[in-house]
Amino acid sequence: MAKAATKGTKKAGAKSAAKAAKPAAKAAAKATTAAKVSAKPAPKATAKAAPKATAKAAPKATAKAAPKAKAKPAKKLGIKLSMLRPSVNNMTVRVFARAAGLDPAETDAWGLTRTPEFLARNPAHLTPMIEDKGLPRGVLWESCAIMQYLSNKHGLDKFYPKAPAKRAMVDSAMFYLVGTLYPYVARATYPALGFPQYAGEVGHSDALPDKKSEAQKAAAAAVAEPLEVFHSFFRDGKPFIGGNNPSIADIRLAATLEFLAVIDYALPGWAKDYMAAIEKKLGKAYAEPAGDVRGYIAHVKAQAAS
Ligand SMILES: N[C@@H](CCC(=O)N[C@@H](CS)C(=O)NCC(=O)O)C(=O)O
Repeated sequence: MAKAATKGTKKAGAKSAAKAAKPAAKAAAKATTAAKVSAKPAPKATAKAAPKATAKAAPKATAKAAPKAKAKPAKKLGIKLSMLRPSVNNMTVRVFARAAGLDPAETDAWGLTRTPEFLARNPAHLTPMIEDKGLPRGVLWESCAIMQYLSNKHGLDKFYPKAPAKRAMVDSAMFYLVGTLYPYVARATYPALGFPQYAGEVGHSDALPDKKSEAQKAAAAAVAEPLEVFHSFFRDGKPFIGGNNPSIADIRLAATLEFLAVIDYALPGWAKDYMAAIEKKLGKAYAEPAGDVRGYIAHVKAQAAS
């Protein structure tokens, strides 16, 4: 998601499905309401419906992907991560942290991002946000900056290469994603996700529904070009932007593409294979946070169909 109301969140596996379904469902309900920005409590109907939809969807998504993941020793580093489960911006950092074995303590920030306490620490009210010793202001937001910082701090060259030229490509891919691809994805999917739209855009305006729908379709159509750039330029025949292993730019891209399922966007074959390859490589580290996003999407789709 992007800026705006406490954008929602969600879900997770068999035994753990039950565990995850609860918070996921909670967040689903919350996210639905989020469209109108913070504070409003989720409508009862939504709150009730959510657990069902989520609980159903979660095991599928998770079970499918699950884990050939190699267990990595968790390092207790004292990192705290405030996050929203249905958000792909948050999914990005949640996947990265798991894949890197950083084991941050996650706090669901749903409904809290605009509280005085949160704003005092993070006036941008955005998640993902980490708290880590040594940060000049105590906190850090922006998914890519968080991954860069943690990679630098913990020497995670596998995800963020040190060599300037290789690193520049990862940086370029991430900036291109956040500045160009993501806004199209957001405009195309947020209406269906029930997330707040950006001020100044058609989706946020008083335009009639047909105009909003036109804008949404135009954004969806615009996704194809930058998407192809990731394939032809950044991957350039390699399995991942990072080469043989997913880099932080790959995690950012794969997570972003998850949202397109809400509009049944027809991903090109390479993108489907690419996402599957990342999920296979990262196993549970990817599947678990992806399960939350997928569960939320299943929930909103079920609601739209009913
Ligand atoms: N570019 C940022 C976007 C972060 C963002 O939009 N976060 C949303 C959730 S997707 C949020 O926390 N919104 C809560 C709020 O605005 O109150 C990133 O990649 O981290």
